[in-house]
This record gives sequence, C-alpha cells and structure tokens, in this order.
Amino acid sequence: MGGGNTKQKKLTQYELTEFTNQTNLTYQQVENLYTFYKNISASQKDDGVIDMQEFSNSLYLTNQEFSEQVFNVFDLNKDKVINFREFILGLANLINEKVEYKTRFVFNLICKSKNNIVSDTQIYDYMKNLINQFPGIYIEDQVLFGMISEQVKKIVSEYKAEEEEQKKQQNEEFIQNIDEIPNELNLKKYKSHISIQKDEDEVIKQNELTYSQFKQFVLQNPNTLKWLQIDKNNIASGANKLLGKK
Ligand SMILES: [Ca+2]
Repeated sequence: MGGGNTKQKKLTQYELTEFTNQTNLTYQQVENLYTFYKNISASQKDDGVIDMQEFSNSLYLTNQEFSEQVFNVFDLNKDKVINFREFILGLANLINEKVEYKTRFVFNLICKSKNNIVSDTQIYDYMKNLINQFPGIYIEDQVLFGMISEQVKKIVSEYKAEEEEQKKQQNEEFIQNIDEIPNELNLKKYKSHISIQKDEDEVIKQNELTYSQFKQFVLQNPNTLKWLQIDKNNIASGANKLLGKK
C-alpha cells in the first residue's frame, strides 16, 4: 500500500482544462497537485479519496480539532472524504496570492453558523488551535482572549461610528425631502424612520464581526493567515520528487 504506486488514472485533457478554468492555476500546477493528491489518497487506503486521517497526516496537523476544522472547509459536499475537485478548490484559495482568498478561507473555517458572523470566542478558538500547531510559541489563554476581544470591540466601534455618520447624512436628506408642512402622514413617516434606525442599532453586538469587519481584523493581524502560505516552487519540486524526476 505504498504511496507512489497507486494505479489511479491520469487526468484527462478535459479534466485538466476544467480544473485550470475553475481555479486560475496552470496546467502544470494542476498536474503537480494531482500527483500530491494521488499520493495522499493512497497513503492509508488506496481508494481515490482523502479521508480525515490521511488529510491530517499529510498536513502534519497534530491538533485533532483543528485538522477537523480545516478538513470540513475542504469537504464541500460533507461526505467525510475529499475528492480531487474539493482538494484543488481548497488549495487554490491558499496558493492564490491575494489576501482576499485566504481571508475567505479562514472566515469559512471559523464561522460555524449560516449568519455570516464570527464572534471573538470563535476567533480565539481558531488562534489558540493555530498557536498549538507551533510548539515554540506560548501565549497565556487569558492574554490571547483579551487581545482578540479588545480588537474586535475596536473594529465594531469604528464601523459603528462610520455607520452613524452615514445615517446622519441619510437622515438629513430624508428630512430635506419630506414635505415642508408637517402633516400627520409625514409625522408618521418620520417616526417609523427613526424607529427602524433604533432597531438596527440594537442588533449590533460588541463581540461579533461581519465578513468585511473580519477582513479588517486580518489586516491588523497578518499572523492570522501566516500558516496558509503555500510555496508554488515547493509544490513543483515536491511533485517531481514523488514522480522520481529531478
Ligand atoms: Ca467530499
């Protein structure tokens, strides 16, 4: 059951074209990743798909919970195995040099609900798992949580200030546009306008970030994405090694 001797087929020209179109990777990169994929998917059981164990071994992820989180982001159809399409779409996000792709990847990793919001506790859990992957680094739990929660609050309040400024402008426009003589109907309109704004204000929580706010957090904490750097040259040389080329 050796890794390199798998009998899986080669990618067809059609598949190659499909995958390069979907990912912005080159033919060569797709082929290199396929070599990796075949190797990993055959490392425990040569069944053409990557299971949880094969996945975490191949990434040297020692933290079980963290590997599961990463695995789940890759496993798009949630059938507990990663097929080549899922493998390449997941990795394409990480190989792409644009911060946006990696940020989205991490957001998906952290966000557990469908409301597209992450809490300071979820960011903390992620950062803690991340730090545990690097034995040389130690930050006390409370200190780490304090730092994250502080930054989240700051971003929320910055956004709130910005929003309030926008609302103030909208309000002024609204009042200007309303008929000059305040009849009963206009008064009603005005009151409901104000009450809608109040409701919106109450929804904002101090410890939660939307995706665009989370992008702000990542900008301020580039370490959040550091582990996601995948070197294109390493992929090429690694694939050649597996194929026995020099
Ligand atoms: Ca799957």
